[in-house]
Amino acid sequence: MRALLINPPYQTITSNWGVGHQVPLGLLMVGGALLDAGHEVCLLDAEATGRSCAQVAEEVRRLGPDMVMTGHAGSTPAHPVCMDMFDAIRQSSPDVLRVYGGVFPTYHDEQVLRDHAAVDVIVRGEGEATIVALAEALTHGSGLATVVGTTVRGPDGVIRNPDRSAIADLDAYRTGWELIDDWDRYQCFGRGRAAIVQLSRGCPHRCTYCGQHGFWKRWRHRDPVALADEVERLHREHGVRFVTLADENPTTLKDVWLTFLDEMAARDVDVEFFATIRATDIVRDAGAIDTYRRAGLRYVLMGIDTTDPDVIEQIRKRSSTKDDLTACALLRELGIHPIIGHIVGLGDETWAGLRRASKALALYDGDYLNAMYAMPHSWTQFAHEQAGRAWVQPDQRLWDYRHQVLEEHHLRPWQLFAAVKWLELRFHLRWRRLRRLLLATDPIQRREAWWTAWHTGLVWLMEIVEFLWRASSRRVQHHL
Ligand code: B12
Ligand code: SF4
Repeated sequence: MRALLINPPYQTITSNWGVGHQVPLGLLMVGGALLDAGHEVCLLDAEATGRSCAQVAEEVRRLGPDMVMTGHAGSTPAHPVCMDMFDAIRQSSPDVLRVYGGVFPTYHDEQVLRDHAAVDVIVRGEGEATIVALAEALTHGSGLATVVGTTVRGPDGVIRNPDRSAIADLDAYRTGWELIDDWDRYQCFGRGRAAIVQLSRGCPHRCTYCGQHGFWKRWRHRDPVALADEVERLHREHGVRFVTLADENPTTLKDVWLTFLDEMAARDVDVEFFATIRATDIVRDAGAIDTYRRAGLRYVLMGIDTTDPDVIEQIRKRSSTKDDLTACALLRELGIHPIIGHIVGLGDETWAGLRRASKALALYDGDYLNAMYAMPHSWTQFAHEQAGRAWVQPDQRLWDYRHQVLEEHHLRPWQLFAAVKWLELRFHLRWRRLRRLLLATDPIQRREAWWTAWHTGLVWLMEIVEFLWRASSRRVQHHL
């Protein structure tokens, strides 16, 4: 079976002007499983190479695979682009099998197959075992109608095959790193070549606005020593110097997490890490917190989400303002950059509430603020709770946490946008933060800090340009 994996041409301000393009980990993991099962696999990264849908279709025609496969980490906003791309491929290569996977298609499988003739198969949930079973079924001509974990089109309509159970041993599969033909395309935080890896899948928590715990079914982890070996290999063989942990909750089991960090600390590899970690777990690890820095952890995103204790309760964050403050202080003492994830729109926003949030966020004294808008993804409890709330943004391309979707009662969209930009500006221009930036003595750290400040600023500015551009195009359309 000749399979072509395509990272779709979905472009974002955050990647193009901010952190940089990242390896398409989901596709590489699916690709690794196919390679080990003896199939021929190629990767076409249309996002990082800036190809259009027409150019992708032309490339597919030239390569002539049996099966093309796509999926994207930003699975909801990338969905319309994936569909445009499959439409173009269908026109130029009508016989190639088109397979679609990832979070959004998993939860909208039947609707996607009904609405888009260009999609043949949807792989639901984690893809490794299912894609191998699908390729086997195609190779042996046994038909698609029985492949567990897929949704397919049958003669009498859509067929939803049974769910596949979660992979029990994550180390049984490997990432197809050899599919990357140019490592220089993937860079992060100005540190040079970058990769993404997973120590674990899933999350034991149940925050109402997040659906990731349901997607992976249960929390599982890889062998932490094997992962450290893999990171070391990526560094020595491909010159990778920055690694993002894609885990929802890598710290779930303290001994597994600290074993991974100890292993990294014991190896002489110049690799820094980004990870998303709950404040409560950082506080739990206070006694061993030095290992975080020795292992190379450099940026930690904490989903502080809201500074309002009532909303913390309402979204079931199971955290507290006290833990959040302690966690930020612990990280900062070690020179690890706390990035504060803050969500607007979980409750009803008001000017007074946003002013309070701005003051409270400043108290955490984090280094970066990632302000996001609440998204009513259909597979979350939050979406059901907010069912009565109108949408101000029906365009799915903008359901990316960087654009407002849910209506606010007290603020019009331009007011909320202005408030969020003000929140970001005020946070990043705080004197304590600026002093750290200006007084950094280590030349490498200073260069990184300025790189990040510059790119954060560019994203901030480009989002304003984009907002104004959209507003003026809407006005022009209205007049026409
Ligand atoms: C790492 C990460 C990033 C990185 C790298 C993304 C990348 N290029 O890979 C960065 C920081 C760049 C990033 C950016 C964005 N991200 Co992001 N990101 C993540 C994160 C932390 C992990 C994603 C990941 O790699 N998971 C591990 C892989 C293995 O899982 P996977 O991709 O789902 O793949 C598996 C299955 O889904 C399936 N599968 C997937 N694709 C396919 C395809 C086929 C054919 C098959 C068969 C199977 C299959 O098989 C895979 C293996 O089992 C998640 C949060 C989380 N912890 O889940 C958010 C997350 C995925 N990101 C999200 C979003 C919205 C974005 C942005 C759009 C935000 C923005 N506005 O800029 C951008 C998109 C930019 C871009 N060009 O990628 C949302 C997506 C929400 C949704 N479901 O729609 C998430 C869930 C975070 C959240 N807040 O909820 N992200
Ligand atoms: S937001 Fe984070 S902690 Fe909460 S359920 Fe999702 S992944 Fe887990």
